[in-house]
Amino acid sequence: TSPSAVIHTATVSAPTNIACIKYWGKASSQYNAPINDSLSLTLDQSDLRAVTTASASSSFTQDKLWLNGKEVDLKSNASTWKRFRACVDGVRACAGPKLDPHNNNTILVDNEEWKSMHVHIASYNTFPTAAGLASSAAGYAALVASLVQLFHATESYPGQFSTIARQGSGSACRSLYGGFVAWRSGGKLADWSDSRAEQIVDEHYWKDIRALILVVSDKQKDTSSTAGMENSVATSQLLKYRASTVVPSRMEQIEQAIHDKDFETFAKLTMMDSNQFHATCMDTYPPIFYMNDVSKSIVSMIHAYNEWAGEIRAAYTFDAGPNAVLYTLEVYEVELLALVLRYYPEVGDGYVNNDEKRLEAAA
Ligand code: 2P0
Repeated sequence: TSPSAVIHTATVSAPTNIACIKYWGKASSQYNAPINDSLSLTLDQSDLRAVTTASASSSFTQDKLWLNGKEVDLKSNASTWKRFRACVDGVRACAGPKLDPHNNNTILVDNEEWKSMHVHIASYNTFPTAAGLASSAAGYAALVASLVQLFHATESYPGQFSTIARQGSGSACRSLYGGFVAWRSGGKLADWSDSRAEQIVDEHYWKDIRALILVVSDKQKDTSSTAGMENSVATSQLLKYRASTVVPSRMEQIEQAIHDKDFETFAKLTMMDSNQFHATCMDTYPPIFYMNDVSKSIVSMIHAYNEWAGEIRAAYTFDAGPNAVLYTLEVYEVELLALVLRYYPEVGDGYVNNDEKRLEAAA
């Protein structure tokens, strides 16, 4: 090992995605595979991204990771270590040679040499971590995408990289593609390599759809998704019914609605699926509450708005936290924003619920 060895690097960013049909519950924790299909929209035009630089060098003596500028002790947490290893080793197994285009494509690093190098990964989020804004989805998608570039990796079947991102964080597999993306639960193959993401339509297909994110709180959530869904699988009867009976037919309907650009059907299914996901959280024992009173008031506002309009112009959806994502169409964007600002006037800090800030300041 020479301290002056070359450092190979690649920097990639990946956006978060917001699920319309929710992933909740693992069929295999070993392979991180889900009990049901899910479907999301990748927010490619938004600021909700993870930016990751991956580097490899024969001068590195161990693998290292920095998140938002702070080094993470990789081995102190067994789950973090397992996720990290699955991504690095998974992509490296697909590595290809790095060629020198300025020198007759001579091989600079061959497939075997990559395996002898340690990696250094530095990643930051452009949005709050772990507040239920799918930061792990963007994070692991950016990790896998940066490693793919670094190692000049290629897939041996479509969606192979998504099976690797899935082992970082389930929802991350959907962020590798733009537009509307389905994650097929798989399970026919023993190694779950059929549990992969698949693009339904790309980001140019439904151009006038809009996502509006209402940050109700950027605090760390109380119950992590992994722990929460483990408990739901163990205790909720409703979750079993949802996975076996409700989601399969909803997936078919929503895919059709997306192909038809049928906003009302799409919006209704999205709201109903968010509601059922939170119902399964309530059905978990002990129950998990992700939505708070502000979240619930946003639900009421959207239903009142749609009722007033005489048609469905907006949909809400909530993940493992109190923040709302509203879907609407470009024609209603200003109208909806005006409504949001009327009921949740901004006081300069961009929070829909300033009570929380006031309480913090008073404490
Ligand atoms: C989703 N969520 O489909 C759902 C909706 C939260 C609610 O995917 O354990 O962070 O890393 O596979 O991907 C959150 O779960 O969980 C999630 P792991 P992940 O977006």
